[in-house]
Amino acid sequence: MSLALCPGSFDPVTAGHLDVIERAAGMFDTVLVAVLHNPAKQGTFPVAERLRFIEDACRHLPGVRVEAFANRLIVDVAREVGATCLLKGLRSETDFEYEVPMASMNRALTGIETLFLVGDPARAHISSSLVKEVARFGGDVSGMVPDAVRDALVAQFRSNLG
Ligand code: COD
Repeated sequence: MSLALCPGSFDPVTAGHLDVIERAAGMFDTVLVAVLHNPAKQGTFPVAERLRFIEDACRHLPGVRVEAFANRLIVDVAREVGATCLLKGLRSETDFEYEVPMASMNRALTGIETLFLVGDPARAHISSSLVKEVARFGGDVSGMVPDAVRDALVAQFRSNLG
């Protein structure tokens, strides 16, 4: 059984992430979306909420599972779940420069390969951090994130202002 492990912080999940997850679901028996901590990023949404957003958005994809892994190396998670590969999205040269050292490190640690799907150009401008910034200052992020995420962002930033 093939299993692609899609790691990320997903804080929150966006239409760019979902495009990659959906395409991966067409290629592997199972796609395990792993919500992990990125030490370089400060969290906005609690992990339980990030999981719920992804689960709700992937209900139509029977092969997709979602789980959080606290304080773990992704290679250890991959070994534990029997992952065929890590699978990530690439939007730009900046992503490439950020992702290649991680892919090489992960391969050096356990031999696991990382496969990359080139992001849909129509969603290449979408990132969790930019979506949060736009929402923070009152911009409309409809279509860039699931509606439930958009509503949560609006509520969160409204309550921060109030
Ligand atoms: N189109 C296509 N792909 C996209 C888009 C888009 N619009 N937006 C994001 N993506 C891709 C990203 O390129 C990335 O591949 C993936 O989606 C997840 O993105 P994020 O931003 O949610 O997640 P990151 O980059 O913060 O995740 C980093 C990890 C949590 C995976 C990393 O820090 C990690 O592996 N942590 C665990 C500890 C570990 O093992 N560290 C050693 C790593 S060598």
